[in-house]
Amino acid sequence: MDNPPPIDFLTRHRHLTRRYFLRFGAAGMAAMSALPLFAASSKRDPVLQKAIDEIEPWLTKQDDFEDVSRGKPKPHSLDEERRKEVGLTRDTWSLEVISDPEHKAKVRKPLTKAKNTAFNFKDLMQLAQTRAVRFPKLMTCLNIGCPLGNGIWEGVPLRDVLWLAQPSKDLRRVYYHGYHNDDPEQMFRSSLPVGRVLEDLYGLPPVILCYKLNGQWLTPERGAPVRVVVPEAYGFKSIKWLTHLYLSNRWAANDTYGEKNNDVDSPLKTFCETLSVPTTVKPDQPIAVTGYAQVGVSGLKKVQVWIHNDDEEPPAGGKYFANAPWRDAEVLPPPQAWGGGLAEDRIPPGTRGFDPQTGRPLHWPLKLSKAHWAALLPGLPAGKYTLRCRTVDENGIAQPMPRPFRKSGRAVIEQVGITVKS
Ligand SMILES: Nc1nc2c(c(=O)[nH]1)N[C@H]1C(S)=C(S)[C@@H](COP(=O)(O)O)O[C@H]1N2
Ligand SMILES: [Mo]
Repeated sequence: MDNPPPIDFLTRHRHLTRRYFLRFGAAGMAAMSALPLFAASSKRDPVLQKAIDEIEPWLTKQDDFEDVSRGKPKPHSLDEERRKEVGLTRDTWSLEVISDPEHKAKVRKPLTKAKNTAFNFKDLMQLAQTRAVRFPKLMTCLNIGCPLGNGIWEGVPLRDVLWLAQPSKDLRRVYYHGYHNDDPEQMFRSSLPVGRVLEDLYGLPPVILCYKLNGQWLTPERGAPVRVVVPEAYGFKSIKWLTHLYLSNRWAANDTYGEKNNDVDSPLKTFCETLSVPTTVKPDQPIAVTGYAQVGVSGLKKVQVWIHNDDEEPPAGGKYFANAPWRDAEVLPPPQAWGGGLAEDRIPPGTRGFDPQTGRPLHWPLKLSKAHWAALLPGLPAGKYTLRCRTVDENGIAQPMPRPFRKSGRAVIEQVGITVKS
């Protein structure tokens, strides 16, 4: 990726005449690619600044998360009394940790309701006093693609509870499910290699038993009282209303999502999308565009945009437009306010990636979370155009690679139509 860094567009855009933009066609591409176009943070065009001011909050309020829940009725729709009966409140919840009856692991002290040894919410809070971890993460459904919400998840490492059951051998995977109206047909199950539970690879946060989101108790819709959260995974690994953890000698995944043709080992991918694009603009008026990027396991180096006149041939070089004259957008710095319903808008102390004293991020953007971006496209002559955006990950690999498969998570290069007319 050898594109120039973004520069202050204001100092240049008056010199960028229509002549340049007519050269957006294949013939002018080589000339264009030497020309920086987009605004840097210091002196922003007011049109762009206005669009930036309207960008969504970085964190999503619990109630504003999109919901992906199965069940008839959905467990979170049960009234409080019924939720108490089935163990879905903090004072009635418990988790059984047992050997997989079909592929037994040796487990010396299973945690069961029958023996009154199941792990309950009091035990969880006890552990939380010394073991609580907090990290930001986008919840993204592999099947839907765009994030359901961005939150700061708090919990206790799952391994701390796993060890309480004293497994001693033949343990290769764990699988787990939540309350499902006691109907096997409704069970939604997920699994992990035990190594991932026991160890945090590549600097990832631990897999947690989560009880808080954005500093507040999980709501029933978000999986209360306790859900699993797997930092680097798509949403289907983060089982809500958790009730059972099986320690297993299986060597292959048995996720319910696998039955739906999903790539169940696919970690969160880096991609971007627009948030605001004007559909119609006047000729020669700069066009302010904003969006967000999901920062996947491979990180985020750049967000890039490219606007193409629909009357012209797309550039040669394949369906991923690798040779198009992509321009760097500005990945916006961390916001001043975080949103998400945080008390006093303060990042909970000890949240990964944030300075515990100041509550400001230690670096940016944060992996597994979200970054916003903006670009000011120069005015264009009348016509119909297509705006595209893509990310480049820290390895220098542009979307939709390296995993362009729908069932491995969203990877498409978004395209939006823009009409320029007076
Ligand atoms: N018990 C249970 N957990 C579940 C689900 C479910 O249907 N039942 N859906 C999963 C899927 S597919 C996704 S994408 C996420 C969505 O999380 P959210 O509803 O909190 O946004 O929850 C996961 N956890
Ligand atoms: Mo999902």
